[in-house]
Amino acid sequence: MFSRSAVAVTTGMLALSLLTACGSSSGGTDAGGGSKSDKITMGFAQVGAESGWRTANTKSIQSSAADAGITLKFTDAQQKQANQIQSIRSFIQQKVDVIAFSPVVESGWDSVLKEAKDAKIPVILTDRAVDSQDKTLYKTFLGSDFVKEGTKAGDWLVKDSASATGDVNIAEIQGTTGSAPAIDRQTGFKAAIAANPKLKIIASQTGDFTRAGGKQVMEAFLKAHPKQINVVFAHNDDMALGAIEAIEGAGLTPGKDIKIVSIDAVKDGMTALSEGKINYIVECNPLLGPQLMDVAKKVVAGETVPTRIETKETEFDQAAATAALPTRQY
Ligand code: GZL
Repeated sequence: MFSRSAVAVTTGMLALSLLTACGSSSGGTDAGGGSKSDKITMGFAQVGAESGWRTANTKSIQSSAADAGITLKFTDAQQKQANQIQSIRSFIQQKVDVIAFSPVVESGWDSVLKEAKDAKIPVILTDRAVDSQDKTLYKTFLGSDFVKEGTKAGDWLVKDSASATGDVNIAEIQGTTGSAPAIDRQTGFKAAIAANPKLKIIASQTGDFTRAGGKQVMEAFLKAHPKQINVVFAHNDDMALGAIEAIEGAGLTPGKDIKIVSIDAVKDGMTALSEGKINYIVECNPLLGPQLMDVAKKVVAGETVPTRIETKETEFDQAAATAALPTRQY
């Protein structure tokens, strides 16, 4: 039989251990008086799974969150803005600590970003930017400079066409309509090729960053402009690979009868480049995960972070692609 004092001590210890177990971390308490864990919860609204680049980007974000000890709520919007907006609203309701997303298109984000701001949940843009005038709606934009990428592609074509005597007719396969990469890559490319008036864009259409889209658009270009297309400028490798299928289907040799310059430098694109089916690729680095998690921790801790964090990346010709392939991470 336990003495009265022994029972009192045991009850007290039990209560203390229950409290500690519930608390399970050194954090304070949330507004509801419950115990708040120090573990950060991030809501991430991804564009979709449209390309090899996106697959690599998603893997980088998911593995980096695990490495950083960040709880990740991840959604795939299947390239639909309405789905991304719905995800962001759901993250707000779940009271996540930080929201990150890659806006599928540039416009139409102000109201949902204002809701996040009113809920005091910081937002980080990754990969693609928004055209909101109110820069207080997000803490930073982490991603590539797409105008620079388009310029690099155009600069290569100007050099490669320097000895051309007649016109060089270009077919442009654009990325997703209204997306920052499609808008900015076209801007950079057009400005760069203005240096050589013989370089003429005779066709331009969106392939929505997918391989199937690239093939479909290239088949239509070849029908509309038989034997007139000298070069394809594809806004990403997946559409360039689709264009290769269409060019071969028309009995032509990609990389020779029709040259191809592309952007991303994913493994399949780099393989085509090393085989001479693509002539030049400008890299767009998808491995944003580690930087995203670092900046998220700073943002949640209330630290000031740079409003723009530009991704480092390079460009490849056939020799460089062949050398890089064996150790390529994506
Ligand atoms: C660029 C990224 C683009 C890639 C495509 O940062 O948003 O979207 O170039 C991807 O491959 O679909």
